[in-house]
Amino acid sequence: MISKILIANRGEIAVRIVRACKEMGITSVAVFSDVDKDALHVSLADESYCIGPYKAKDSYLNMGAILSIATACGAEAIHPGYGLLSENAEFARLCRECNIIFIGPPPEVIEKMGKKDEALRTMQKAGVNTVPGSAQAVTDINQAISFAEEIGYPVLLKARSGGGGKGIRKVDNSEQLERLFLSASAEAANSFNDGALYVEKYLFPVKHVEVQILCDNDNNIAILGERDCSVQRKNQKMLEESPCIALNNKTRAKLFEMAKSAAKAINYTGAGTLEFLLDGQGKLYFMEMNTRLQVEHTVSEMVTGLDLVKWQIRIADGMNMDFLKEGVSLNGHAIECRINAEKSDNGMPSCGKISLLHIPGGPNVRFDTALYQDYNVLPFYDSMIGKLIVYAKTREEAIRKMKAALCELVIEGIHCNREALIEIIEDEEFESGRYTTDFLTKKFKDKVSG
Ligand code: MV4
Repeated sequence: MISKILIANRGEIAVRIVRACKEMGITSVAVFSDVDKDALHVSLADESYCIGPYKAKDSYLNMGAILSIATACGAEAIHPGYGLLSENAEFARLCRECNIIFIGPPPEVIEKMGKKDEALRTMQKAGVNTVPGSAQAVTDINQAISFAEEIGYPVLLKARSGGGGKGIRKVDNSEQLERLFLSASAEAANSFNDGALYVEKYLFPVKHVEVQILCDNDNNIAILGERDCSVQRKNQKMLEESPCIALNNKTRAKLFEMAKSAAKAINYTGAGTLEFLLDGQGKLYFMEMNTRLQVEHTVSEMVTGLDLVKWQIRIADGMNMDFLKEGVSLNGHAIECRINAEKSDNGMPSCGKISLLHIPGGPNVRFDTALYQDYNVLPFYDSMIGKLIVYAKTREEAIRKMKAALCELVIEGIHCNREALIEIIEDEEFESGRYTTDFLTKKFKDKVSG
């Protein structure tokens, strides 16, 4: 029985997990870097321990410090949140060796899905349609050239151990290949300690649609709907919504079937996300899998009425999904906007003291954040400072609700991307639902990097 959980994260997701612990009667333990001593998750948690200086590698990525604290304070489990150590198979292994429950899938599954080429091969074996490509790592330029010729330009170079868009380059022709291969491989080596890439056909126009799954220890697989994540800028998601209105029931059923086959093929447990691309003919292509909770899990919570963090904890504690008797019901429409501390014109990170904070409210308006009045936003970590989520019966009403909530939101003392999000939510292409992955590239005239 899990009675104490150490949250190995910070910011809004750490606050989110502390809240779930409180509602479950579980003692929550926060860890923090010295510069985070005034952070909200520290004051909300039942216990808190400083684990090191501001650099993530010396604190939030410091596996030894985190495991020492977990052991010393008697935490039976660690929740990694997202990012940081959440998809670090070595950390999940160390937790196991320390007899501490890692709230997530087994290390072997994290490792398998973390090698994106192996993930693609695994899904192909499971009969899941994947993006056309090499589905195997390339480490030298000649391999890349032959795969690219075979696949046909334009192609995308992606980091084998990557995810979330780092190390991705779009290559339009053979002249560009060597230069982009070298820069993508260098970025991948720097970000993931693995410079290996793989090559994919660049599919366009497409929507980026992902499926939320929840799997328990009894091999039950719950499909918790899909999310449209096509509103991305420079490989960073800005807005997500559920359901994806471009899907008809037949295609949605196909998508859910593929997700179920994928989850079964890897004997998945816990919360996970399967990422697909949907082309203009309604064809689906598996792209990659995330073996962690995602930032945008919130929109799936709103349309299913399920608390995903609580279910992660229950499943890690050996419970099975009782709601499956009635089945999963998907209702209404949810939209999430990511609020980033950045200058709207150039996207540069912004930091400083929050001089005025007004959080929008009203029925089905949710703001997940670690901000508070007079909080000092630090320059050392991710620029996302909050997630504004709305829920309504229809998409039209959800869009109106999001616009009203964005207009009501006040964050003074730092720059944020509120105005850019209002522009998006008011855009008629967005409103039509017909937008695809080039929506923001066109809107903000960005150079497509991949
Ligand atoms: C793709 C793609 C088209 N074809 N892969 C993967 C990581 C994510 N951040 C973007 N990803 C994509 N992978 C193939 N083979 C389209 C996207 C994509 C995208 C690409 C450029 C600009 C915005 C985008 C938004 C969503 C998905």
